[in-house]
Amino acid sequence: MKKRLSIAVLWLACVLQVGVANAEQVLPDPEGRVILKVSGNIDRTNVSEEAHFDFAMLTDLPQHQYYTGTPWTRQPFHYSGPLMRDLLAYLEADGKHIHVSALNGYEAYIPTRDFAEYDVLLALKRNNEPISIREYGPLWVLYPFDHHTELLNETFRSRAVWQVMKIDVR
Ligand SMILES: Nc1nc2c(c(=O)[nH]1)N[C@H]1C(S)=C(S)[C@@H](COP(=O)(O)O)O[C@H]1N2
Ligand SMILES: [Mo]
Repeated sequence: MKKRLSIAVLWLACVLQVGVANAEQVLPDPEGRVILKVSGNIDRTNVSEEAHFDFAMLTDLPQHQYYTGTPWTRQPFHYSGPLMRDLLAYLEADGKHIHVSALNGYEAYIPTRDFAEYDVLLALKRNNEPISIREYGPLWVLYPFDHHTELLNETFRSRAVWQVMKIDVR
């Protein structure tokens, strides 16, 4: 009888464990306006097969920050937001590339290797304020241009997608 009970307790503990592990897969639902949709090879989703984010969900991720100039803005600004590698890890993404689409129809492929090599931000604030669409917001795949001179070429410029609205992991 005692043995049965302990087996039952063990079984219940296992079920609860699995329950917790599964619950972690589920992303919270966006409450505000959706500003980013991530699709493709990701394990954590909230809207069918995609991960939809509002602004607050993105600021809830660990934030990273630095000052940098860019080829499009003369003076350096302070930028902050999640690191691209942290965002992809959070979604349990697995892919060699991401395909990024912007509000203005621009698209780019970025090797995920970039995110291991550089602190690439999904910048969502400039000088601690949300970035307007006119100022390359609301989301900008931003490379630390001032910290690595090898980034100042057409290859990396073309990957610095502003006005990001969709990311597909491939
Ligand atoms: N959203 C968005 N991001 C973008 C682009 C764009 O047109 N739209 N152009 C890319 C390319 S190819 C380059 S070289 C740089 C600079 O574009 P520009 O010379 O038109 O300013 O931004 C990159 N990011
Ligand atoms: Mo370009």
